[in-house]
Amino acid sequence: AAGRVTDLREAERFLRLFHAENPATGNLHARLRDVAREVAQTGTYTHTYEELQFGARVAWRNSNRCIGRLYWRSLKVRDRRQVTSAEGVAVECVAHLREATNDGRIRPTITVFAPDTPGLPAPRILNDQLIRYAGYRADDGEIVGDPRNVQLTETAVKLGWQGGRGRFDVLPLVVQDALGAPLLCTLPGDAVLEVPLEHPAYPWFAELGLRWHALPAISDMCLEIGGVCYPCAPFNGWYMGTEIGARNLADADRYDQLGLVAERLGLDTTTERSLWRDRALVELNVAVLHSFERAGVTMADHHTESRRFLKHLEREEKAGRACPADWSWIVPPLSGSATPVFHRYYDTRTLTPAYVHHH
Ligand code: HEM
Ligand code: NRG
Repeated sequence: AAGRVTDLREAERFLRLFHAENPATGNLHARLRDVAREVAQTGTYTHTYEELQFGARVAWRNSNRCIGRLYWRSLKVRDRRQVTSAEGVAVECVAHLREATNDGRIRPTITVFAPDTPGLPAPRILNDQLIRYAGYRADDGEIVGDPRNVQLTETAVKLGWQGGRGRFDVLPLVVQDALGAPLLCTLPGDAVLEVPLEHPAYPWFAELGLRWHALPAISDMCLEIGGVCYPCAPFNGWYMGTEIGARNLADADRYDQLGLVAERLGLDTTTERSLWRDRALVELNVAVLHSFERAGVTMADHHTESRRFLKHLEREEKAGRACPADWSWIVPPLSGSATPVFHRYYDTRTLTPAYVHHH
């Protein structure tokens, strides 16, 4: 963290791992000696690009909550460690959105900004994802938009943002650097791909006016590599349909759409035993997968992604590595027991490099 000196043992552990998995990379002992000297002189050290790329990929490999880890080797790493200003961060986040979205053929990508150093704290993005929908609390307590983002919306408004008071208003980025007040950056429309939702069998579904953005880009986790902390390192993969259809649009404390969908489906909502919630969930998820497919936007379904994850476990085992996982996050929130990831236990260790929630 800022003001804290890098733990040399952490650095050593990482460099040994890097060299063990990349035997062609130069001389470990020379590198260890150089890093020890750099830490003694400056309190920290600078990763080579190869170390940074490996660290970011292995941090994904080590993400216990992530079902999407089969492709961890394909993560594209944008090295922007020279960028320390809020303006610079905002500009590069917009570039990240465009490159990663790639007109819908989504590319897993991370942009790594300047790390915390003993002298200078790193810049930070206050949004928990690069793309988030505003949530407005009306005087009567009703919330329009995404209730999860009410606080972030209030922060943006305080800084001068004019919200449209719609249900799906994309929030501006709020970026803070070591120097000044937080900076607001409105995302250009062409940097934010969205998908309006429709159902393959029910024409009325489109009238619900539901939509979601194509790119899930987490921007509030620290990337930790070898004792160095990168608090500003937004990363993205693609969505699994259930994240949107079984959580964001369905949870009672999010968009809470199950009752409405059940009603339009003509289900009996007066008794739990009609399973109207379950049937509404299924149709909502059908609509999400169908709409993303039609729009040409990469998305995984939970059955396929579950099988891929077990394949990943098998590969990791063959490579002689542990692959820790958190059952409660890995099992999809819809039809859990109909996916193979449900029917087993997982190693629960935590490994580094890692993405961690710090602030
Ligand atoms: C969590 C899928 C790519 C790191 C998750 C979750 C899902 C998921 C379903 C659980 C989210 C939730 O329940 O809220 C995928 C898919 C990907 C992908 C389908 C497609 C390529 C990535 C990438 C990274 C990553 C590229 C990092 C480089 C994580 C982390 C979490 C997570 C750190 C936990 C987030 C938290 O604690 O809030 N992923 N992921 N994932 N994923 Fe992935
Ligand atoms: N559930 C969250 C996103 C969490 C991360 N999911 C991913 N990550 N797919 C949501 O916005 O619904 N990723 O890097 O692809």
